[in-house]
Amino acid sequence: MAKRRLTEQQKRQISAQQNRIIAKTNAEVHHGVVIAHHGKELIVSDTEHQTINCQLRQNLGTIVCGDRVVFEFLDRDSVPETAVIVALGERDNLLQKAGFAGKAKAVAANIDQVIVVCSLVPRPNHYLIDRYLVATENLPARPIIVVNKIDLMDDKNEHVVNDINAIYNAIGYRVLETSATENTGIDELQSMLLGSTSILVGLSGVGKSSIVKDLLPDLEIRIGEISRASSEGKHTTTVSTLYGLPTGGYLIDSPGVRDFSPVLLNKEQILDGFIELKAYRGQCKFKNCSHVNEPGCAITEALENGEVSPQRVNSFRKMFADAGA
Ligand SMILES: Nc1nc2c(ncn2[C@@H]2O[C@H](COP(=O)(O)OP(=O)(O)OP(=O)(O)O)[C@@H](O)[C@H]2O)c(=O)[nH]1
Ligand SMILES: [Mg+2]
Ligand SMILES: [Zn+2]
Repeated sequence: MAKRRLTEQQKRQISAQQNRIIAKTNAEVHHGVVIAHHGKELIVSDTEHQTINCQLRQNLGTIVCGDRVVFEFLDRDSVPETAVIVALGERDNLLQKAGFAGKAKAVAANIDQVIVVCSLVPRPNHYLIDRYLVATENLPARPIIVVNKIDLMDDKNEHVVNDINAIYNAIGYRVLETSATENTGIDELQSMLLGSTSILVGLSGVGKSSIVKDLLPDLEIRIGEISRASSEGKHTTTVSTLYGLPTGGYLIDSPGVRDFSPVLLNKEQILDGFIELKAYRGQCKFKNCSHVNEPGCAITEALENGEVSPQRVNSFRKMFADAGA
């Protein structure tokens, strides 16, 4: 079927229709949360934590990991049972990344915390960390920074960890040091996941899936259950997957990024996302200040006075220059 844009009225009708379905209390309708999306099939966990493979109806738009959905069984006698998603619950928020040609691509929904994972190998990229932090502040959700592979720390790379701590602690972010291979710092991370839905994001290879494995010792079984997409035998994560933690809370493992795609936010949102820089809003001499080399720029002055970190201002200027009006 050819893709077509829905009018606002059609969107309202669909949403009203979905709300009626959600309100149904009969036994035919079940509620669940999407734990993974493989091609045309969605894996849903119901209120009893049973996993059900669901098909998708066409008019519901994009459905992602973390979405709350309503589904019905088509045939309970077939093995496995077949079910269809009939409604998408309202979203608290939607984490998106820039996909092909800068178009927004939904990653996961209903996120309370974004765990920005970096490591000693590969080295942290401050611009990428800041991009995630800005996206998180705008969701809104709580960011946590994790520096993984701390077991690889030596005299030569110690400054990498110290820098991250210095820059981000100074502006109020929590930085955790972990080693997934040596199980260091994982308990502390676990205690921060209680009662929330969190997502691990970051460069490919920093150890996001390894952290999930530490938290879920029986993950081998879980991977077997849900990750048909990795049949090539790759260890790299290819689809976002939500895991229920035995201690409470949900954790989403997401595929690592490899490149730096365009910025999705506008200039106001970018300034909002730099929590220590937004205090300078409206204080520049020129209203349309680009915060680079204009005279009387409050952010440049703050930088010169040592009030803000050069790395952060660098990231801000880059993102601000790339952003839409
Ligand atoms: N030394 C050390 N190696 C680690 C640690 N955590 C993960 N690794 C290794 O790093 C490599 C990548 O780990 P993954 O967990 O697959 O990384 P990922 O972030 O999930 O990668 P993507 O799925 O591609 O995004 C593996 O070889 C892990 O064994 C750690 O704490 N210390
Ligand atoms: Mg992974
Ligand atoms: Zn300025």
